Amino acid sequence: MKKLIAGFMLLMLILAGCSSGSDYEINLKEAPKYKAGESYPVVIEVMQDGEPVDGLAFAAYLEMAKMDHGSIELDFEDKGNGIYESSVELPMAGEWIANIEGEADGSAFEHVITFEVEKE
Ligand SMILES: [Cu+2]
Repeated sequence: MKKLIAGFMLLMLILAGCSSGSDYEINLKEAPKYKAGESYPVVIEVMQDGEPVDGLAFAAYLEMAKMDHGSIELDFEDKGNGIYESSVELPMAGEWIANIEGEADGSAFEHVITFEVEKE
């Protein structure tokens, strides 16, 4: 029973898309696809009060939701207009979680995005 409750609370945490330290709206604009040996772009958009936020530095740590593939670190390039780009070669399709960690004006922010990777 305890395990069930802990699992449920973890699920709620994921669904709430836990964010802290800022009111950035962080969205995955383009999710990577999967094909063996291929890398795909990962595009993230950051907005605040409806305006794009430029000049942020952050990294994303990708892990699979239901399987242990370790954590894949991605660094993002600021493309301007709230768009940040990276690319990744994933080991498989399925449900992935991106843990985003960054810093703005001396304070840290975090955001969690769950997304589906399709096999190409
Ligand atoms: Cu897997």
